[in-house]
Order: sequence, then structure tokens, then C-alpha cells
Amino acid sequence: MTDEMLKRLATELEKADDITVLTHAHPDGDTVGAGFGLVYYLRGMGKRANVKNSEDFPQKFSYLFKDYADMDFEEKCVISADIADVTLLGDGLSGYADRIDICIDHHKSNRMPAKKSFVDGECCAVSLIIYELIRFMGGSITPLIADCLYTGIATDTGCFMFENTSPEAHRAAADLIGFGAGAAFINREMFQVKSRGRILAEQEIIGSMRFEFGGQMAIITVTNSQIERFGFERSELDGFAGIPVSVEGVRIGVTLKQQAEDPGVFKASIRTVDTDASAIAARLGGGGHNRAAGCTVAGTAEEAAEKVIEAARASL
Ligand SMILES: [Mn+2]
Repeated sequence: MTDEMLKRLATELEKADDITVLTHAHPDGDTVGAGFGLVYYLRGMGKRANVKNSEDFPQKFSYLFKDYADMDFEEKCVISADIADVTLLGDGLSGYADRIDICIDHHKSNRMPAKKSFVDGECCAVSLIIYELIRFMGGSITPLIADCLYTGIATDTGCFMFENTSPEAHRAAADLIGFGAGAAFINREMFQVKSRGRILAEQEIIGSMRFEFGGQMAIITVTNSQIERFGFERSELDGFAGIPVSVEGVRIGVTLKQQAEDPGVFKASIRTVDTDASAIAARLGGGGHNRAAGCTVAGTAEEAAEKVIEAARASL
């Protein structure tokens, strides 16, 4: 983010108090890391601040909030972190849709209505924006804040493997380790550890992987009955998205996840090697980044797959 934008954002935060920071539904490491990191920083400045999500935060991030407790205040400022659109607030936070004062995001497709928006579509993670902001403001980064921001940068860059991994991401990560981030612990928790049920489900799901366009596209489907049968948490669904695109020769990998609330709807996670994932998602009403995007598709698993295949055709 440019110094000019950081300066404007810093000015907004300096005058704000009694702040609620919103994170997106089905929270990932970036929204959780940026949300808690910002709240811990604001509290360190002597302000009252809380972080909210539509549901409970997944336990896999518990090392970031095990000592966190909500503060009691009447909120005067609402900030959204890593939320590209009001629909991503989720049911629990939908009441905030027209009450957002400051939007901080890195999705090019951002269309969040906010009084002031700070969107850097080139930045790999909102957690990196928060890091730059704290450094710009001359604030101090505690080991806990370092854990939060490192988590967000590591997860949104796929452990520094995605194309969006910039020199700034590596520099920030290096600095954050210096400030006490537990990089080895975080990367093991985020990228290696899976429940037994999740691993066994993976075996079945990979077994029915579907290939299209002469092997240039791969699709896997995760159904509600599989989640139930193997007994793992929906919050563990994240890592599936990287599986189809890891197959040699595959340029577009899609993971279809049946929605718990509506079994007739699948969330498609699109990962690409050399084509624009957000363009494919946009053809189905979704959005995202160059190499990682998403959308929702209605129908049976078979119908959803056909729709995504058609949307991908023009990109190959
Ligand atoms: Mn993000």
C-alpha cells in the first residue's frame, strides 16, 4: 500500500475509538490474522476494540485468540478486514452491511460499501497491509501480533508458494519472525496438521477426481455426506482447494464444496497455474485473485461441475 494511503488510514485509526473489526464468513488465516492483529494493536494504543465473525472462529486458529476476551463498549467505528463484498459478512454480521466506516482489503474485486475504503489489489494479504500500517505508524509489534500477521501472510501466499508472494511478503515475514512469530509452529498448524477424518476423506475424494480438457483441468467434489461420514470440521475444508491444481499438467483446479445450509449449492474454489482464476469465477458471478478465486454454483454436483467446466473453457 502506498505511503499516501497508509497515512490516510493511520489518520482514520488515530481518531477512532470503540472499534469493531469484522472478519469474513468461513474465516481464513488472513481475515483472522488481520482482524486479531489489528485489534491487539488498537488495544495497545489504549483504544477499545473487538473482533467479530459471523460464527465462532475455527479452533485451528486458537493460538491467536486463546487469551482474547471481548471488551464492553458501545461501538462507534466499524472496520472490515479482508471482506470483498457484503455477502461475505455471513448471516451473523449481515446487519453491518450499511454500517461500515473503514474497509481494508486486498481483493481487486472489492465492492464493499464503506465510508472510506483502503483497497490494495496488488498486496498479497490484508495482514501485510496491517503490518505495513503498524510500521508506518511507528507502533510496536508484540509476539502475539507477529503470530497474527505472519499467519495471514503465510496462508494467503500458500506458505510463500503462490505467485502473489512478493519481496515485501518475505521481508515482512522475516521481520515478523524477528518480532517473535512462531513460524515453524504456524506453518505446521496451517499446512501440515489435518485430522484423521480429513485425511481419510481426502483419499476418497482424490479417488474420484475428474479430469477435463485432456488433463488441463481437474475437479474434486466434497459432499456433506462425506464430511459427516468421515467426521471432520467444515473449517478443515480449506486445504482441499490446492489438491486438483497440484496434479502435473493441470492448469485449472476446481474444488466443489457442498454447502451445509443449502445442499443444492456448491462453493467452487478455483486455483490456476497460468490463467486468471478471477475471470473464470466472474463468469459464474464470483470473484477473487489471479490464481485463486471462488464462486457459488447451484445444482447437483454433476450440474455444478458442468457449469464450472463451461466457465473454464474460454480460459484454456
Ligand atoms: Mn486475504
